[in-house]
Parts: sequence; structure tokens; C-alpha cells
Amino acid sequence: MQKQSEVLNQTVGVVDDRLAIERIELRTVRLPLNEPFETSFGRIDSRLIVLLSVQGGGETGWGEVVAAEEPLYSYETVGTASHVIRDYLAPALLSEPIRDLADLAQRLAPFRGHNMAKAGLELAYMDLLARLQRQSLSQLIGATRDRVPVGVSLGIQPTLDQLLQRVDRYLGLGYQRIKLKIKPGWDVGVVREVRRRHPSLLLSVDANCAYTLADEDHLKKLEEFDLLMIEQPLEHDDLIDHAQLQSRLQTRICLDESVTSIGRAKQALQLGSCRIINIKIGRVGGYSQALQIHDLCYSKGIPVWCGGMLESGIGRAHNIALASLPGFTLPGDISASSRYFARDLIVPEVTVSSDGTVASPRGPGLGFDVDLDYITARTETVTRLEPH
Ligand code: NPQ
Ligand code: MG
Repeated sequence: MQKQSEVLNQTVGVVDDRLAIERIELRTVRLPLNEPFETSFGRIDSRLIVLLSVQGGGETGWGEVVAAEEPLYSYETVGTASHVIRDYLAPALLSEPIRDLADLAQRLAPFRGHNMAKAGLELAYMDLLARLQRQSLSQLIGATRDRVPVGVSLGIQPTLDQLLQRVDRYLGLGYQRIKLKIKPGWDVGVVREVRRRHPSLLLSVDANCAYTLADEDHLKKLEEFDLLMIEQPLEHDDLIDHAQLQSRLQTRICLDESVTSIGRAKQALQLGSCRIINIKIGRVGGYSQALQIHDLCYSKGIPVWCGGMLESGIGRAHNIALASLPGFTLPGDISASSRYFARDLIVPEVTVSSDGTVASPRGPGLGFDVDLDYITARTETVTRLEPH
């Protein structure tokens, strides 16, 4: 089988084998959330989305930077990503035609960190490439699935009753897995109640770094609830303490925040820090890294699934393409557009069928139409970047 990461070196089917980028547009678009989303690190009511569009060869590709407004989930923000893209990353792509994804990744590599900013550009480039080659993004990356299983992530709620109501609602809609956001004081009791009502539900929890190794005995109380996984219980950049905790838990640990590259994924597996990996294209710096992490885990039989960052339809469509790869065996945090937004930036919006799957589109690029009118209506800022 062809390794997914080999697409890194597939050349572009355009003139000179290289693609000249003519313009990059960076814009911010505010979308209100249908309901507030609360995690162990904070609560938001709306999402300020950073969109990137990249023009070249007569087509436009779209990407999304998943950074939040505040540096809570990670150090990146809408502000830092906008600065780094405008002043460093975009100029590195506009300076000379791009040969392939590996070439693009190499141009961005000298700049340390800022993975979400880099990923936004990789996403837009890959959509553009797929459109130019008249194939779907999932085909371009070597994915084969035509539907992907999905779950839903439920934020911390004001009351247990409200949580239980939401669990019922999303199970009724077909979602295959429920993930509960937890923090000290909103964990064992909550999980016990959800499990009591739904004995065979595929159930997991995500702590977003809210615990330390000193909480080992407390976290062990979760073992009796037959959780699919405990996601990122400890520090955001830790692998060592997670390895120690995993060695003492039956429940599988899944790493999210701590896996920021293929190198970190290798270390995590070598150390035994986790038995499952959540792959977010943004967190790891784009397709170039995400595909390598997928290939590594697939070869080792480590399950992976696609994480979510409350993306607009543009980021969501990229997640669907990624999750169509064969190693994504667990349901992803890829919900319907309507789970978060009254109206999405793409047409049609993403829908979840009653069997808890989302279709992986066959059309060129993202496989959805970008709703320019609605994007324009919600745009707060636009920056146009061109070669000089
Ligand atoms: C996670 N996502 O898996 C993240 C955390 C998260 C769907 O649970 C703004 C931007 C708000 C990014 C809230 C889900 C966010 C965010 C939560 C990411 O850990
Ligand atoms: Mg997480």
C-alpha cells in the first residue's frame, strides 16, 4: 500500500511542476456559537475564525487557522497567527513557486512553533492543489473511506441535568461516541451518572490538562466506568508523567495537546505515554505532519481519531478528508455544522446521518462550496498578501 505521507513528494500537475502563488488573503470572520462551550481552561460564546485563501493557477484554495482568541488551549492565538503568517510564513511561500507539500513544509520549518499558523497555509495549499488536479482532497492524500464515524464533545454544563439532556439529544441524532469535558469537581460523579443511564455507550473524557500525577488515586476512580479513553489528563507538554500514569491505569490514555509533531508522536509511543492519539491538523502543523503521524500509528496498530477545534465548515471539511484515511478507526470530534453554528461558511453544511457518520465528499478540493457572501458579511478584517 502506498504510504499516505508519500503524497508529500508527489509533484504538482501544473506548468514547470511548480505552482506560483499569486495571492494569499488572511481574514477574520466571527461566528456566534449556538451555545457556550466550556472546558477546564475556559468558556467561549463565539468563535473568531481565521480563514486563509491561496490563489494560483487560476484557482483558489481555502484553509483555516484553528487558534483561539486567547492562549489557553495552546500558546497560539488569532493575533499571533495573523502576525506570523503576514510577516514570515506567507512571504516564504510567495517568494518562489512551490513544488509540492514537502517543499512548502520545508519553507515554513525554519520558523519555530506556530503550528496552527503553518497548518492554515498547508490546508489552503492542499485544497488548491486538489482543485487544480480535479480531485477531492481525500483522494489527494490517499484516503479511501467514503463515510467517517463521528462523535460529539460535550462541554462542562451548569448542571448535571443539562448534561444528561445533551447526551440524550446527541445520541438521538446518531452520534457514535460521547466525549465529556472534565475538570476537578466535574468528573467522577458526572461520568457515573452518564454511565448509569447508558451502560453500553462509547464514552470518553477529556481533561484538557486539568490534573497532575498527584491526582492518580482520584483518576483511578474513573476506571470502573469502562471509558474508551481519558484524553490529556496531565500537562500540555508532558510525556513522562503521562507514561507513568498510563503504566498504572487500565483505561487507555489518549494524548492531544502533548503531540505537536511526528517527533513527539514517536517519543510518546516509545515512552508508553498513551495508547491512542488524537490528531488535529492544526496542532501538529498541517497535513505534512498529520499524514506522518497517521502512517506511524497505522503501522504500529495504534488507533487514531480526528480531533476538533470548533472549526467553521472550511476546517471541518479538511478534518473529514483527513479522517477518511484508513487509520482513523475511532469516531472523530467531527460534528454537524449545526452542533456549533446556526449557519456555516460552506454549502451544503456538514450533516451527520442517523448511523453517526459523515460523508466524505467526492467533488474537487474540499468538496463543499465556500459561501463567499456569508463570509463577506461576517468578515472583521482582511489582509491581502502578494509577491513583491
Ligand atoms: C479538545 N476540542 O479536544 C478541543 C478543545 C477546545 C471539540 O473538545 C476555541 C478554540 C475553543 C479551540 C474549545 C473539543 C476551544 C478550542 C475547546 C479547543 O481538547
Ligand atoms: Mg482534547
